[in-house]
Parts: sequence; structure tokens; C-alpha cells
Amino acid sequence: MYPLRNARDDLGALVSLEMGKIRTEGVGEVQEFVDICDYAVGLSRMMNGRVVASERPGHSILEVPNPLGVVAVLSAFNFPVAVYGWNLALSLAAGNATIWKPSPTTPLCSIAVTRIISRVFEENGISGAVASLVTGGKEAGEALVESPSVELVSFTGSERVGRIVGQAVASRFGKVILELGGNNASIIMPDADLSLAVPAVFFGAVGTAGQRCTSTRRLYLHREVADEFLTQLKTLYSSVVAGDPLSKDTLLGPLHTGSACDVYGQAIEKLRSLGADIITGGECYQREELRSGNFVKPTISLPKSVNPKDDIWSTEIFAPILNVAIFDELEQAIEWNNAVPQGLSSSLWTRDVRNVGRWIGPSGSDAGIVNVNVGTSGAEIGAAFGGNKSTGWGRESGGDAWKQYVRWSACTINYSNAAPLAQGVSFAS
Ligand code: UN1
Repeated sequence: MYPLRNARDDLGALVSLEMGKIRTEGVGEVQEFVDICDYAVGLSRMMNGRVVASERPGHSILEVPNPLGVVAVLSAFNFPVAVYGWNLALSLAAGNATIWKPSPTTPLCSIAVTRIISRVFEENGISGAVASLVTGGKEAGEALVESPSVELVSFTGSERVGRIVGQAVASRFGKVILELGGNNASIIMPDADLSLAVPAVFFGAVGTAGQRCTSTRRLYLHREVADEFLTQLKTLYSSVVAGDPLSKDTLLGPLHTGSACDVYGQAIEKLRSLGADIITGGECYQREELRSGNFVKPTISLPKSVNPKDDIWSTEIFAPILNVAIFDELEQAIEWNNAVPQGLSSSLWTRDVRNVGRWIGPSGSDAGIVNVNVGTSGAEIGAAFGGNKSTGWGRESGGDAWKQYVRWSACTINYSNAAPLAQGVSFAS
């Protein structure tokens, strides 16, 4: 009856096995897919157009949403199930067919999901091909991106590839949704409740081994609480159990690929060479059973430079490395928050409503996700998800995201016995 819901735990375990995130996060990701399906069922009765007042008597203007046609979803390894779910559910509710090209390194999750979805379709008299899957590498992606039959390309991945995809789709006047890099900061004010803020930063920075777009990569601490915050955070870091992502006690799985370990190693080397203080971590696990498995220690570093334009602050490293800087005024921290190219998620910890007003207002965070007393990662499906600036400006999941999956028509209907021109133009000799 509920094939996806019923498969949640098994599929979650498969996510864990193939991607490397811990089981509870794998299961959570399938739950996210279930949630967006529920949402889209309701939404399908609310994908309303509008009736707009006309300046001409006896005229009505309608704004009408119609299906686009074919939507291609190019998803990343780190959320091999949920991100497809966001796109599929909205795209289907809008009346489109979807072609999915997952990451080349997570084909099993995509095959399992597609089998579940196609069974539901076929039981309801719809061809499974309405939600098709093509696994493969660059060539498969290019074919979809370049095809004039694909009206909308929704791409999640790196800024480098996103730039290529964005340009290719724009050059054929297609539609594109880009969900690219994040370089997300948490800001801790002196009045923050540390018993909530410390675990939230811990989850944001170490959860999914730092491989979420929304992972916390920068931490700006007010001078008054910096020492206390770091002491408590270090205690949590020392409690991390690394190992088999499927076993109950594990908090930290491996990085997804060996090359991700190299990227981690190079980033640590760079931090050291620039004189950063590596407070904890900074190396791969040496234990025999972890050595061959891409396990890297979650790292907290205190770089010498606090200039957010410097490489170490402005580049997204897809690994559990948290760079820390200390500030005296909220304005300074907001300036640092906004000074990087990316604009996905951000988080402020305070109990002072005046700080909240500044943070969410015009001089506040310029990210797409602007949280208060909530970490940078782990968004619910209800709000639109996505980021500004080099994150690509795309929005997926909740909010008004569905409006991108339709073509909008403005229809002016004349039900009078005259045919007046707009703006009072007279065109008679
Ligand atoms: C991603 O990392 O691409 O907000 C998606 C979150 C998750 C989705 C992340 N709900 O962290």
C-alpha cells in the first residue's frame, strides 16, 4: 500500500551502505522523500493560477500553470535519494515526465528507488517510464543537458560542473535549477544557549562526515563565549565513534571516495602551512580496521587569517573541517558570513530579538537559508531549499519551488462585445 514508506528502513540501509552516511541519516533521507510525496499530494490540489483584474471592461486575465514536458534531474552522491524525491514529487504533481541521472557512484540507490516508483505507477495504470532512470557518467549527463526535449534541468553538484550545466542549458534557452556549493557559517552570540548551540554545530560540522551542501564549515564565535564554546565542542568531538555506518553506535562513516580523502589531506596541509592551529583532528584514522576505508578525523581549526576572501575560508571542502574565528560585534560576523562566493545556509545563535531582526533583514545574512537557533543543516521539506550567489539561486522542495516546474501562460479573455486595445490605444483610420 505504501511501498516507499514500507521500504524506508531497508532503503535507508542501502543509502548507508552505498554512500557511507550513518544508518539514521540514511533512513532520514528516505523519510524526506516520503515527506515530499505527502506534500506533493496536497500541493497537487493547490497548484493554483490567478485571476488578474483587467483594465479593459468585459475582460479577464488568467495566469495558468501547465506542465513543462520533460524534466531531467541530475543528483549528487551525498543525498542519493532525497534530492531526487524533491524534484520527482513536484515535477509529477505539475504533470511532467522525469528522467533521473544520479551520481555515477550511487547507482544502486537509484535503481532501488526507481523500481519502487515504477511499481506504484504501473499498479495505477501509468507507464513506469514517466519516471525514468539513466545511470552513467558525463556523457549521459551531457546528453540530457543538451537535449532540446528536456525543458528543465535540475542539477545538484559542484560549482565547477554547475557553471557548465547552467551555460549549456541557457544557451539553448532551457530552464535550469542549480543547487551548488555551500560554505555555511554559524554565528554564536554571547547570549546563545550553549547547551543547544554546541550540539547543533557538532551535528552541522560532523554529521554526514561534512558531506552535506548545508554542512557547517565556518564558525564565528563571540569573544565572550569562544573559550567555553570550544571546550564543550572539543568534548563532543572526542566522543565521535567512527566505523561501520550501519552499526548503531557509529556517528561518523567514511568519506565517499578516496579522492575526497586527498582533498581533506590537502586542505589540512594548507591550513597548517598558513599557521592555523589545528585544535582537534587533522589526520586520517590510523586504526587498522579504519585505515583502508576513507575515514578522516573531524577537524576544528583556528586559521591565523580571518579574511573570508582567503582560499581557506572561501572554498567549499566536502569533508568535516570546521574553521573558527573570533569576533567582537555582530556586524563583523555578518560581514564575514556574507563575504564568501557561496550563499546556501547560515545560522545565528542568540536570544536577543534585536540580533534576529538584523540577521534576517536587508543587512543580514545573504544566504538562501537564514536560521535562528537552528543549525545550518537538516532543513525540513516545507520551505524552499536552495542558495544564492554561486550556490546558483535555485529553489527546490517546498515554498514556491513548484512554480519552476510549470510553464506559465497569461491568458486575456474578452467576454464583451467590443475589442478595446490596452493603454487606450486607438488604431482606426
Ligand atoms: C544537500 O546537501 O544537497 O538540509 C541537501 C539538509 C538536508 C538536505 C541537504 N535536508 O541538510
